[in-house]
Amino acid sequence: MSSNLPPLAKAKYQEYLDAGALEDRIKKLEEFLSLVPKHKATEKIVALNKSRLAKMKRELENRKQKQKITQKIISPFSIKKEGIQVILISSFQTPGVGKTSLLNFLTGAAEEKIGKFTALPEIGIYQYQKIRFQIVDMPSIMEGASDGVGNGKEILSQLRAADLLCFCIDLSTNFEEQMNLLLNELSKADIRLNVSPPPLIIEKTGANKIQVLYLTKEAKEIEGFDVLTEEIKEIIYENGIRNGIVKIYGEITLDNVIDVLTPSVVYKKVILLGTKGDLSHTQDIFENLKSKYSDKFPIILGTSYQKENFPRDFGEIILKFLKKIKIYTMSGGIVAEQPLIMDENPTVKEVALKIHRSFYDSFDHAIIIREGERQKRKKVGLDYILADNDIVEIHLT
Ligand SMILES: Nc1nc2c(ncn2[C@@H]2O[C@H](COP(=O)(O)OP(=O)(O)O)[C@@H](O)[C@H]2O)c(=O)[nH]1
Ligand SMILES: [Mg+2]
Repeated sequence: MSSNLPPLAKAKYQEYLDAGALEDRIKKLEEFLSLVPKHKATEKIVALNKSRLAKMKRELENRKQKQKITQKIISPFSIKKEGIQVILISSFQTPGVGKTSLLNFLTGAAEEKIGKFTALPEIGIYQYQKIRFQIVDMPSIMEGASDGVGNGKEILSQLRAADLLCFCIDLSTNFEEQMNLLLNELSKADIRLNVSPPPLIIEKTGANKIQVLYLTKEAKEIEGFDVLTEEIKEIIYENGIRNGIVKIYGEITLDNVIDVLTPSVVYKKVILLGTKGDLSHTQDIFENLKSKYSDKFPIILGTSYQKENFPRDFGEIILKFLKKIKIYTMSGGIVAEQPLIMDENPTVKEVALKIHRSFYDSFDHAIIIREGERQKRKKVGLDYILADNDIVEIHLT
């Protein structure tokens, strides 16, 4: 144990070492980590013990899972997806932020639930240009949700499956408390927000050693990477991997390595919705919210249940943020009203496969109509890359 730790932290570490039951060990190690000041000199200790913690938590979860298997109850918080699933969440500490009002505004599904406490999710469909978004108004998140408080496990498990999360932040009251609770609980539940998975792959191999490879220019430019290499090896070893290759393709941190070693980590996109933007004093608070969080949250919207204060192109904003585009199919000269929703830059082949396998098997050529293009109808093959709002007619052999 390093000597530059505060005495309290050291004592806690000893308690962790002495603890017997897995639950106690987890608790002590968590307390230890909260006592360690975060700076360069403690980085390694923190990372190493975070990784131990993650491992113990996995083990605990596995044990619980095994106990549960015989019970097999379907959770009322588990919601089958229909269209693009968008979940509204808020902090329990701040009741009445306006989630149900937003659900009702978007979908008309919850008029009589506004202003009332709802213990179960409410669901509605918001349609934007014939595209269906399933809006879920989740019961709010309590402190300790990640440990199961207030159906936290069930709620968080549905958040992990969502296409998009919206933090609903009441602009008429302190936003820091609301943000901190949500950020803290989601982080503890291994939900990473608005970041991509780290550029890092860990492969198990036959060779009896751990190798760390820096494979791109960015990776090679990581400051002090010889130290990092040793730390990575240690953490990987700690996780029971004795032989493997770590391939690094960009800038990474030790925490990223732990995330890759932690199967429960998921990456989710989040939009911040400042609610009740019609109230007169909320404008300054909204500006503060933006200046504080805009680096981590590229989309922060002021909203209200009043039409004039709600972004009219909400559906478009969501699609852009999720990097989804709309492709309109055409058949016999008639363009379908409902677009296909595809990941950015799809090929004609991907679109054909999405419609039906037979459109790919018997594909001859496709006709593309693109707004603003000089050539009105363009004949293309399977590899052609499509853009948002393209109209596609597939011709079969
Ligand atoms: N002025 C104003 N009041 C709102 C707005 N949204 C919700 N409220 C009020 O805030 C209270 C709580 O709203 P509700 O939607 O039930 O919040 P929830 O508990 O987060 O679902 C109700 O009295 C609403 O009328 C809004 O945009 N503007
Ligand atoms: Mg509600």
